[in-house]
Amino acid sequence: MKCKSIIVFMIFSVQFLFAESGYNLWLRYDRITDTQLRKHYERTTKTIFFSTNSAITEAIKKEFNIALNKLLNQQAVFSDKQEMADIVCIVNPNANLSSEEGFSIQSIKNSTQHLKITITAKKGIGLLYGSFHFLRLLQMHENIDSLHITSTPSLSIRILNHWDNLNRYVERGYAGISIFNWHTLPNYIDQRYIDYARANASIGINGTVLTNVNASAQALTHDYLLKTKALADVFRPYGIKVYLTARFSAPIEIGGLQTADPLNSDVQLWWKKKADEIYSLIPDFGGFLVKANSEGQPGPQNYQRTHADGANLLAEAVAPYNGIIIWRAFVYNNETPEDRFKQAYNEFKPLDGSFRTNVLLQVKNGPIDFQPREPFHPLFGAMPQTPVMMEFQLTQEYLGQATHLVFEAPMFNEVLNTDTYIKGTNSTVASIIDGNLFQHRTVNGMSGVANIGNDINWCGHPFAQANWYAFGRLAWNINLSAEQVAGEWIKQTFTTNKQTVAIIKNIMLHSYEAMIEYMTPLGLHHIMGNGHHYGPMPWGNTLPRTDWNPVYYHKADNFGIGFNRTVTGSNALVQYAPPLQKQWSDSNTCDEKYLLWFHHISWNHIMHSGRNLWYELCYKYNEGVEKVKQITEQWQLAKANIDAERFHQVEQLLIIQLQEAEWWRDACLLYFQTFSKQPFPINYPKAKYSLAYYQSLHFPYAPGNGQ
Ligand code: BDP
Repeated sequence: MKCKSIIVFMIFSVQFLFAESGYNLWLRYDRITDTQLRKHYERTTKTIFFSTNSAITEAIKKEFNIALNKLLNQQAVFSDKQEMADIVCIVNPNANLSSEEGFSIQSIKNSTQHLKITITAKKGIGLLYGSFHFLRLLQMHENIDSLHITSTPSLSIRILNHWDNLNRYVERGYAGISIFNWHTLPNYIDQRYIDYARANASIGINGTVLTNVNASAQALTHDYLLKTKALADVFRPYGIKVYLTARFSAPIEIGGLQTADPLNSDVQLWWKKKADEIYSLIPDFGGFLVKANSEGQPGPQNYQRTHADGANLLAEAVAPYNGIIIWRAFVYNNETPEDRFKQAYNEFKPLDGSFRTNVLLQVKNGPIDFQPREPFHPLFGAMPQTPVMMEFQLTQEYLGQATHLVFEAPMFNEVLNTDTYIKGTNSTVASIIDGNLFQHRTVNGMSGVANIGNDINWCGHPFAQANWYAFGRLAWNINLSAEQVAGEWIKQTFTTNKQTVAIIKNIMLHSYEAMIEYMTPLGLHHIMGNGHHYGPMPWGNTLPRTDWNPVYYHKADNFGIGFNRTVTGSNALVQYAPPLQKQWSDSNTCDEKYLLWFHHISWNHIMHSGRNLWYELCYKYNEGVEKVKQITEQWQLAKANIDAERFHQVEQLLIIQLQEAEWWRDACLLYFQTFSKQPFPINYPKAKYSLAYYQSLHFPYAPGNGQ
């Protein structure tokens, strides 16, 4: 009896111990229960040989230890005899690979049919990526008997942008406070820093900007640089370089100068000395990310200089150390009574060719601001002489934040695969980013605004981790499909059970379109509550700036709805190549998903479905809600193969998402109906509340009105 209760207790505590918090991300290395497969893997991973020794190979060894222990309950044994080893890791500077970060993995059977895995790279870093790739295959229960893999990254800079402030408040962060604890650095190294580096390395991320683009000069003071150095030391064995944001006025704020004018020689000297100081502490410091003359940030225009003057000032300072400057193109201000859509292009295009070679221009995927769906930013393709980087936002500022399940990879694919036609067909956004179209092959990149915080599961929503994962994988291989990425992530994060993988994949792949439909269908944009950007507020506000008011973006009136950006309107379309101008400037040939981005359309306009615009809008909003309902139901089917803890978290969040999808639909349609003056379709679900109710609610935080 006593014995039985001890066993029960043990089972209970084991279950308790192994409750899944989500902390392990996609590096769970779940024990393989299929005996045959496990035995085969065991035989193939018994001993591991490394041709070199370095901090990186030590990191790889640690990872093999963690992984083999968990997957197979097997201790990794490192042998110095190459012939005897099952896994052979070779650094060969002459290996036939086009990148120092690339790797090859080959499985060869010897005369006794014994399987040997060889991972080859030009440098240790390639071995690290190759090893993580191999471990991913084990986690996914793949056949490893005939591997002939060669992999090199599509982009050289694959970097996270943390919008983290030094006081640990994360701008647009929805998963707790910053993981970087500036108070206890440099003396205290949180295990999280190491796990963060492992997670990033496992998906090929090789850089991280530690600080917010709305920057504090304090981060550049000596005390803080020592803290950054401590992080750089932790990240280095994982191939991750640190970067900081540079506040343009730092020479005044912490340097005691009277000016930050980029053409002033004292200012130039100050930045040079600052760079010397940084590189003496962190020899592989990546460089600076800069937001200048945007949303109140200081910049070169304060001194009547250009963005190029500003970028080149910093580029000059870091050039001796091979550092780079990532200059952001996200600029807008309403003093220019122009369409906000056009401002970045207008400011930057004339500067093409005037940036130093170690400057990259970082452009958000769309022209406004991380909306659920945007046409690609017209700067992609407009600056052939400048390497242009992509900036995606992983933290779902306008996409339901950490409450809504939204898998962003379909959006990444959509943007990257769009043809800009800038040099004829096949001038995709991807081919501009990866340097193929304009021959920027040495330095090119992609940034992801991080969705990471100190929540136990890092990202808040258990599925938000998938956006971090997808970003890394796509930055490594720009051609991966959302479906491939989802499949990999699910198998490593939840289960390899085929049926369940299929169910979850289906959920993920439909989640993006569902969110667009219940928030901003047919090209609506920026109709979220002000400030927090969460729930619906199409009725607008009384703020002084026109472009802070949602009505500026949808322009609904008794005739119709949408922003006329054709030649009879703001003519933003002129910023695209002629074939796109032509296609998108005709409301009959414009993709309906972008219709209200470019046209002010009559409520009675007949859509491809045969419905008029008003009914199509009703249909889309309703479809969005229906899709969330389906997702909620499908999630229940996944229950059997998912740990109770994460299953329940998602289940609860989906209930909120469904309520909020209905909220979006009802609030928006009731409001737009005041203009269309047309009835709701018959059988259409009745709105829960009146428009006055939705308008009267003032939430300090979420869903609507954020004033
Ligand atoms: C907007 C955010 C704001 C950021 C800004 C940026 O609302 O918090 O500072 O983008 O990208 O989306 O600089």
